[in-house]
Amino acid sequence: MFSITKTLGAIIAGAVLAFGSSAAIAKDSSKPIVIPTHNWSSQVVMAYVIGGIFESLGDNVEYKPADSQAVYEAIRLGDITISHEVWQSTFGKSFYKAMSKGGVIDAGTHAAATLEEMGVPQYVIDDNLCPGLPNWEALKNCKGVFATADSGGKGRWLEGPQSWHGDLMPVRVNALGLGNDYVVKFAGGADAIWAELASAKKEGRGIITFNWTPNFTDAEGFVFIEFPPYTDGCRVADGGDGSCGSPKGWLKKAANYKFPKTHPAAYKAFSKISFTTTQVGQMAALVDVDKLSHQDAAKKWLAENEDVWKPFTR
Ligand code: TMO
Repeated sequence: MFSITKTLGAIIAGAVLAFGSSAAIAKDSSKPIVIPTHNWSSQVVMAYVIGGIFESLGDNVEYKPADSQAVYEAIRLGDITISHEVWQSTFGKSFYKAMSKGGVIDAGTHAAATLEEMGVPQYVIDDNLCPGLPNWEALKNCKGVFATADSGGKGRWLEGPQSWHGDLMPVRVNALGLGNDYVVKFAGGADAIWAELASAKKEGRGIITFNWTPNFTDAEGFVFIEFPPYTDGCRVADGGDGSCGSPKGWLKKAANYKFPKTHPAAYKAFSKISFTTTQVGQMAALVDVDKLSHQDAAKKWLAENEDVWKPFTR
């Protein structure tokens, strides 16, 4: 009896050893994991945060500036390995299109829910600059409140860079019957939106801008306008007339389909990574409020949040 137990024990120990050693053999490739950087702060900081997590596992990483729509095709072709901020409203279509062609996988969803929408700073509501907001129909009666030097007497919608949504907002303005009263202007970059928000606040003037959550503006108060609800198919690209708002959406992660095989440890960590609204907002604030570089922001975030990210690596 004793010897049988001993034999069983030896077999089990042998199996554990064999399993352990085979797991150790499946090491991550030394080829760099290519992480894209885009043109808004949380995305760039999170690129360095995730790169730092991969480096803590012994992986090599490389950062590549990329167009935020074209990136999904680049991931499919293997030129870029991952995308860590797939925002449903803006990138869902490009993500699923690349996925349906084969070569892109869904690597899971962050805890943070998202909204990418036009809105106004909190004081516009508090000071009642446009009575009836945040209901969109209130806009019909206050174009003058949102007029600027370059808007020809119409109210201005300050949209993000055109690379994000193409003509989605000009189409929406017209579809809602607001075309005679409002004009869409594209910001050159996210920084131009923050600069305009800051100067409008200083002057106590009305302003409508594209913005999103999670973002650093969550902490100071930003109110999203309530448009007719988003439905599948309401946008022109999906067969609708475009007279709808943005979806209350998800924030996903994407990867090239080979990533789990070439870098099993990094992929395992990547699939577990899930950031909250607060954490994504912090990453943006370190740059847009505290004015750190993206790299320094990531270093600081990693140093202060080991309890958050270390469990992703185990
Ligand atoms: C993709 N974005 C967060 C800028 O809306």
